[in-house]
Amino acid sequence: MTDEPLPDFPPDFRWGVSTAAYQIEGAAGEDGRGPSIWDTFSHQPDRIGDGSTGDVTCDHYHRYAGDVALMADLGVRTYRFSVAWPRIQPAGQGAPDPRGLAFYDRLVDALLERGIEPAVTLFHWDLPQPLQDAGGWTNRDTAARFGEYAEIVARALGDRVALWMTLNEPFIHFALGHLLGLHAPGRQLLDDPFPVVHHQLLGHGLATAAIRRHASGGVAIANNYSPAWAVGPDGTPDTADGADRAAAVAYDAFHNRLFTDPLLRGRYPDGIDQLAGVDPDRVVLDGDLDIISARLDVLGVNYYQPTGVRAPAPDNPLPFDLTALSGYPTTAFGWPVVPAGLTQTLVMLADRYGDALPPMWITENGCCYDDKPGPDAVVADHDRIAYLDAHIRAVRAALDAGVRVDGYCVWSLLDNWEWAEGFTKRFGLVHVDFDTQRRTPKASYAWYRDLIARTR
Ligand code: GBH
Repeated sequence: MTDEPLPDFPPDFRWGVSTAAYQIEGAAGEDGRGPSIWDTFSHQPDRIGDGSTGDVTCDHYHRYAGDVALMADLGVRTYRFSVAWPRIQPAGQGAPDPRGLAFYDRLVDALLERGIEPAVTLFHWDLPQPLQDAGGWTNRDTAARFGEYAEIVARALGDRVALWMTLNEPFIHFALGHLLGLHAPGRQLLDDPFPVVHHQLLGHGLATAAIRRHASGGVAIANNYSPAWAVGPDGTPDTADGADRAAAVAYDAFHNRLFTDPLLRGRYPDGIDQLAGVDPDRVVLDGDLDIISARLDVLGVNYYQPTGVRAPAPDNPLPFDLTALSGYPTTAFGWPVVPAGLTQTLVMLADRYGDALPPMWITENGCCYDDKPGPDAVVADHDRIAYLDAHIRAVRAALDAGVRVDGYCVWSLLDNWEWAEGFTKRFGLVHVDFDTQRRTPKASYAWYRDLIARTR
């Protein structure tokens, strides 16, 4: 880690932290909350690495006041959290449950009392199970249901929310949930995956219109981006050949453009027909792309790492193979630590979309390490401090290159339930003991608090 002082950021830059409902709330059956696809998935055998579920996780539903106090002491300007759709509409449609809305009402007011701006994600992957039973995102009706749900939440909280994110990482929900089967709903729709792409984007567009009608905050989406690096047999760019570079171009379109070109250019990237079984004309109806490409106020960027891409092996139906990048330190997830990839991502988006690109926020960036409280309950997570320091400098480098970035949110405030990895991956600035629910701010919490205090 460099000793150079951290560079200045604009005075109104949004420093924040991010979480998601299913990963922190617990209270799974409480106050009328219906089952989501993640309840179903986590209760199936052999889906989650450590056999755990999100039934309780951080018990944030009952402990939100203490968690808001932790954020207030941290000094963040913004808190990005998600609303659990099955708390608002247990069946995925129909009249809202007032108890579910009341929870988010209390949370938003508690944040505002401490001077923290609420930034709401409407869908962080916890689809109401009854909608999945009707086909989930393969069914065009789900997009309409999502628009109705967005309207309910926008009416209830629309006077107090600073920024609305419709979807979190629709690419990951598509690829891990509907192609690889590693996330809920655990499907492998290899022959006909495209409707899940398009219906999520259509849902985004319908939700955008509902938010515009009923709320005063800005509209955004939180997409994940990963620069596609062509690499050769040794896992470095040095040995990549032309076929590897062509594979990286294909992966870039698949990962970085599939959910962004329709928003900012009003069309799908060329080469989309390489997605097996795609018949866009059957799925994309007249007018859809106008709905999808409605104006955005902010593009949310979730960044973790670049992806190593090679030419596909002969038996691979896809136009690329993914491979580990060598030569970088890795987090406890095995993901390479490449801060320059964040600058590259931001510059790439600015170059690619030009005037069509709204201001960006980093809506997630962070890392997991095997953090344990040591003597005196100190969690000395110096690897996380080094990761965050380097990535925040990488954001500054993008600003210096003329790219507009207005905010940065650490993933995550709390150690939480990391999807298919259960409780084995800790991303928090605050350590959570999942037996006692004891919260222990880590060294990175104090470091981030000082950073925020210095830069504003
Ligand atoms: C986000 O997804 C989610 O929004 C959030 O809920 C989650 O807790 C958080 O990140 C941490 O995982 O093996 O090197 O190719 C992150 C999406 C997809 C990013 C897989 C890393 C693989 C890296 N991730 N990707 S690599």
